[in-house]
Amino acid sequence: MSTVIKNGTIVTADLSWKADVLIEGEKIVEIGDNLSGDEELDATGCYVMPGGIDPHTHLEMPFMGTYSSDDFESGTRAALAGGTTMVVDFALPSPDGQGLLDALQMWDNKSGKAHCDFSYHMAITWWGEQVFNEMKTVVEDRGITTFKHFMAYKGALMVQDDEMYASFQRVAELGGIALVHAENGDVVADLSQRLLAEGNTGPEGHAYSRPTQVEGEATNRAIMIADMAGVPLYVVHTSCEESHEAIRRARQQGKRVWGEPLIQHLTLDESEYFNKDWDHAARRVMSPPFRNKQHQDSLWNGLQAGSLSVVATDHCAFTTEQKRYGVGDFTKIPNGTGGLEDRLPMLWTYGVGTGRLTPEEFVAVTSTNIAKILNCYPKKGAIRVGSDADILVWDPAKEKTITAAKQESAIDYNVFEGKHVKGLPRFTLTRGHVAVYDGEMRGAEGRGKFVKREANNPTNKALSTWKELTAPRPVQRSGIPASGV
Ligand code: DUC
Ligand code: ZN
Ligand code: ZN
Ligand code: ZN
Repeated sequence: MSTVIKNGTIVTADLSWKADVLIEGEKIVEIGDNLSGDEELDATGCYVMPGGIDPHTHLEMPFMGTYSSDDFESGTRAALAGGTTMVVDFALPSPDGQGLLDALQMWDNKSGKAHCDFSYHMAITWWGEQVFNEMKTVVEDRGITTFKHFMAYKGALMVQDDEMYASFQRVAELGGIALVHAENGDVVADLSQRLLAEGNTGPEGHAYSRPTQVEGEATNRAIMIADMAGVPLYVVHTSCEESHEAIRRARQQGKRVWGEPLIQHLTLDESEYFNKDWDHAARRVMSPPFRNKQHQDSLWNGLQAGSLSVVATDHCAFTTEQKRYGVGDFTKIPNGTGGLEDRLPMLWTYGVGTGRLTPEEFVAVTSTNIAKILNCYPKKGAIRVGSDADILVWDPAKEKTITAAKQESAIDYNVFEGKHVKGLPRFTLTRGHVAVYDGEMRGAEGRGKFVKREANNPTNKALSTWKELTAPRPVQRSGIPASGV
């Protein structure tokens, strides 16, 4: 069975041109003029782009005494509705000593319901010989090459610097990439206790407890430790200038460091936490919190300049009922917001619609860049002969007002409620299957497949400036360097 997408303008990360796209089964087989197939999709007036890739989701994740409410079924359905055709979720071993392979088994049990393709990152939530050993299996047998480290969530997911340094070295050896949630967890814990003691128990306390300095400090620290370990570093949810500045500097120094702003941080600001309605504010509690306009400008500038590479969501959705676990104590509000369905329409409206991004840059930061970073390009992130037919036919004239009443996500509100967007999917194809047909969902529960990824050659992407400065040097007495050094 073949499908042809006719009369559209193909947009890739580097150029745009008018052509038809022919799909046989799950793959793109031809790009050219006047193609025909069994089924025709009319893309007149539309852009034909690689489907979105969201490299940062938490589906059905055990967290803060509950589970995030979108699972692989509703989460990937929401993804497709918004033009995203692949998600990368975090397999999270319990920090009380659960093995990495056991955690992967848990994630495999959940992900069978996925409507679109997916991959995992592996979280390192504790450190020991078992973790060290299993990391090799995770990379070589399971095709998972990205390892996330939480520098926050003290007493729970947080790892110490010695553990992070050891893990980074192991990731370097295996040709992987280290990921960090960069916030100084010790400072956050102390500020939180102080705020609570002073009677600041509401959701705004969450924002006060996580100033931009905690993110800037941790980002700088992670970059330096990654450099000493010789590992490439991907900084998730970069939300502020301090963190962006550290990433920018590292990149100018030739280090392999990438930053990932979220659509929420680009378009929503800290005033949300001062809303008089407790539910309104609590629904927007996530880490890092929303920032002020100057920080938002910094993130947009970074996308334009190329110092920030990817726009994601950190989709981690909790219902209002779950958010209310934190009434009287903001530290108990489950951290997380949704965004999977709205990332592309919001970025198009506020990025391309305002002239900040070109359509090609939009494709780069929503799909192609991350496919390259994660080593699944050009299977994903490309409109090319041989690529998976994960295709988004994007109608720049189609408009709507975002509302929870019409979303696919399983929660009862939407942080973008009331935002007007212009630019929406006409068709979304997941490996050749038309999952969104002129706005109508034709889901495919269980059709999603795991995407295996190859490790990098460790000397290829791990550009460390530090190793050259610390070549072996003569030692005169035990442990004491020769004089003159
Ligand atoms: N931040 C969130 O807001 N939720 C999930 C985990 C995280 O780091
Ligand atoms: Zn995080
Ligand atoms: Zn996250
Ligand atoms: Zn089908």
